[in-house]
Amino acid sequence: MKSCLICKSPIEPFINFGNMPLGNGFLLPEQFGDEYHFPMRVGFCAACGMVQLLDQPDRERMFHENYAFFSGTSRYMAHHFRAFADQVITSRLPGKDPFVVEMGSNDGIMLQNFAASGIRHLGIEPSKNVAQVAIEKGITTITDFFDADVARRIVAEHGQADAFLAANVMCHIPYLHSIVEGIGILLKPTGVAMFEDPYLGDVIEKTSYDQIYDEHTFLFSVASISYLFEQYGMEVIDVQPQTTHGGSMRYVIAHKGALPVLPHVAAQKKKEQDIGLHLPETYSRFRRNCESSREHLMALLRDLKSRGKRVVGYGATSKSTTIINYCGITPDLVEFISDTTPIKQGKFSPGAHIPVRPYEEFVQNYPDFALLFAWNHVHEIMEKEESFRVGGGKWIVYVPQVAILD
Ligand code: DWN
Ligand code: SAH
Repeated sequence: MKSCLICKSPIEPFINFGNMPLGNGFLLPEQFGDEYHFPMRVGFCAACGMVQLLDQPDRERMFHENYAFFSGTSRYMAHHFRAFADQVITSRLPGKDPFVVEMGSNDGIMLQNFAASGIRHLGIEPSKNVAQVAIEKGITTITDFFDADVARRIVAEHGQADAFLAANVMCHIPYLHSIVEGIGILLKPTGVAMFEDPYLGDVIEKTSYDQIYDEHTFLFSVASISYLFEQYGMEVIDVQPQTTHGGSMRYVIAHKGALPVLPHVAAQKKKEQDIGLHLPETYSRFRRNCESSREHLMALLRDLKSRGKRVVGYGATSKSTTIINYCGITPDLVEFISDTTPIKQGKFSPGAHIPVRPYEEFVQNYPDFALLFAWNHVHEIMEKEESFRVGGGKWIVYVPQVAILD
């Protein structure tokens, strides 16, 4: 039996997705033969509330010099991170010569706002190719995996930080104890850690099971995050729900007793109890919902194929790797996946090997249906793709339900 990565209690899977490839493991035909897979099972720890993968690939397999995700591919996300940075700058950097550290800074989508304001900053980003984009923009970045040792090194070289930031990366890290210890070391006595990740409550409510893949070791709740940080003398002082990535939560953390705890932390914990995030049966229901979503999506795709319709995927997301391989979507059902990221184009999707083609091929020969794998960017994409719709093209979505959009 496996034990919880956070509190070490015994833990059982509530869903088994089978052997899965890497979410961002886009590959060439000569690599098909030795494609890596791992058993993707998810468990809920009834003792500390953490939802987690029971097995993880080694971090170097996922985060390296050919990492396929560049944060700057979404204009809306650039706007989101400008607003995030503005919030930090206006309310969390009171003293002279403040210092901001970001873990998982990728191509600099967040830190570019601090650099532009002349604020001392440091990005920690192990995937060399995306870190290089940030460095070329003039953003101070070290290519390493953050942990407690790296935190000690940063303090020795630069001093303690006013703010530690992380977006969509805390949930990626199985060795979270070392990260949280590092945050405690890094933060000034009145400094704050602010991080956001896909929120467990949204995933359960929307059956957005594609948020589960190799890189996403955890799905956090306010309850599980509070438990974790309390072990290191810190506490959650604020929570701010976000619409990004289909529903995320931003957590604000401080040393215990250093800053006031806002009342909606307790209110959100109460909401989590009301929707049953602490109950094992919630996760059994979630599993049944995943199975039913898979049946509906496959029935729809098979029906469209039998009627001779062309279906193309939109956005070769990491999330789509879970949908495609769990549902059994094959290249005869989805002709290709359109994506704007050069490093993904000309390759094939992990597992099912559906071709990934440049966005221009979508525009030049519109399909009858586009399967919206990048559903979390729906507003940005609908705005951009008005002429596909006007020309009679239809969108297929599967979150919160399988549907054809009118
Ligand atoms: O947590 C993570 C998030 C932040 O990013 C990482 N583990 C990996 C990655 O997850 P993802 O691949 O599911 O992220 P996105 O943002 O949903 O990916 C969108 C994909 O769609 C990118 O490959 C870019 C592409 N795209 C496009 O072709 N046209 C995106 C937009 C907005 C577009 O208009
Ligand atoms: N913050 C960006 C990128 C999220 S993708 C955004 O929200 O768009 C996750 C990123 O975290 C990747 O770039 C990956 O290389 C990085 N990462 C993974 N483990 C890390 C660690 N231990 N320390 C710092 N960055 C890490």
